[in-house]
Amino acid sequence: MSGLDVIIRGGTVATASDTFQCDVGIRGGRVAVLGHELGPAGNVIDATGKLVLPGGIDSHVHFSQPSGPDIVMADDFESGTRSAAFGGNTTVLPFCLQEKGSSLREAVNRYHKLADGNCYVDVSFHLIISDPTEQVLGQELPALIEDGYTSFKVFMTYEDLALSDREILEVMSVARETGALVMVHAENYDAIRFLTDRLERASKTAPYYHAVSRPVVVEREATHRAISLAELVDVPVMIVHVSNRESMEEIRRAQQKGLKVYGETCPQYLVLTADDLQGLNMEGAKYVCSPPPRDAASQAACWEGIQTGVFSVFSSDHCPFRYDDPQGKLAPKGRTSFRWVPNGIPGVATRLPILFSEGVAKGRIDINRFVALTSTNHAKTYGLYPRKGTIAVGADADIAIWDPDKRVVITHDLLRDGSDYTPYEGREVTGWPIITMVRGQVVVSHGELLGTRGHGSYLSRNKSSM
Ligand code: DUC
Ligand code: ZN
Ligand code: ZN
Repeated sequence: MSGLDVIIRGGTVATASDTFQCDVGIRGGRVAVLGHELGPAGNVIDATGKLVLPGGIDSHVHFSQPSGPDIVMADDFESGTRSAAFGGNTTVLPFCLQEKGSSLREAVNRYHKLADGNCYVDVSFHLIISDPTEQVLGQELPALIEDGYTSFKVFMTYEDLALSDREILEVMSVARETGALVMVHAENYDAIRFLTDRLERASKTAPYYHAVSRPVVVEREATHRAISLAELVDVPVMIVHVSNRESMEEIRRAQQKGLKVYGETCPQYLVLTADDLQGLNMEGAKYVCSPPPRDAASQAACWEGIQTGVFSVFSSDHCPFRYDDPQGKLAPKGRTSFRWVPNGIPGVATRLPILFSEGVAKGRIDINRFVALTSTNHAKTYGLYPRKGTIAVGADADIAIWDPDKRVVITHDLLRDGSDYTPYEGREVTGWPIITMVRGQVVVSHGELLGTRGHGSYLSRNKSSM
């Protein structure tokens, strides 16, 4: 076979279902051939002793999201997609937020302007519905779904975001009619407000009390309610960022009943605990995210959910705020109470190394489940498969080449994001993505940025094929 642009030679290719030795021939940004002795090519990459995997797809990241007065998210599309590439990702799905009182279509147009020409990896948008007016439900949302924005998130908590049960049912009904996928942030808003007020009255305002204000029962109750509402309307639902056993078991029970209920968990629920929020002074703010990290038993439950398939996707929930910054974690109001510390932690570049190291290298999961959890199932769930999420003839040549034995001590400077810290500073991992390629173009090689800003394209999506 001649006329190939790139050959990845001598590596072990792994997909969600198979592991095999073969070379990968790439032409025009797509996989053209899998085999041996593929002849010459413009660029031959030696992958001997390395793993050749579908590039990571991170279906839960936040870039440039409006986050309240005087708070600024640390990553825009340029820094966020750059960091994603350094972490072995080739596609990310950030959220386009409809602000209350605004049109959804306008939010989408604004978000495109931020993304266009600025991305290093491919992107597609989920929507966040915060104001389900008649206009949104009857016209804007169905039209946007038709245009390829085939998934959206609803919140059961947060001022200006939380929807009532009635509103969630209305939004789910649109998904039922159109085939879109609903993602749910499941925490009980009233319960959190009640607990937060009580903690503040007792002067318990340090970052650690963020975790106390959002106990497992708050998440479990909302998870059960979200599943019940979805059952009522007969619509598939994805419960995002699940942190604990009780919520995981709610999802498992629903799956065993035959409901189309999917689950997502994240690195922070595998390797962090609420104790990390106990840092001296305000250091605990670096770990404030929702739901909060919990305890060792919850970590074990999340592993069980991963190993048994209750969780089909593993995402970062990258939601970055700078720490030492008045527009970030140390915002003036944030110093007065955990209530005002922006929720979210960076993680788009560390998601894959953490799961590889803790999962594959330690024998908890095999490489095929790793690929399913980090790439293939994201593509299937969110309508990008088989163009994305696998290594197969005709698929986009979105590939991460991994050194499975490379030991790396995570430090913030390796991650190339817009934040000023990583919650995983000093953690040693085994296994690291050494080359990230998006549609045949090498974006990152051995810690060096080779890609061009703007190579990353926007992806219109089909309906879910899960
Ligand atoms: N929910 C998210 O999905 N991301 C970060 C913060 C939050 O509450
Ligand atoms: Zn959320
Ligand atoms: Zn999120």
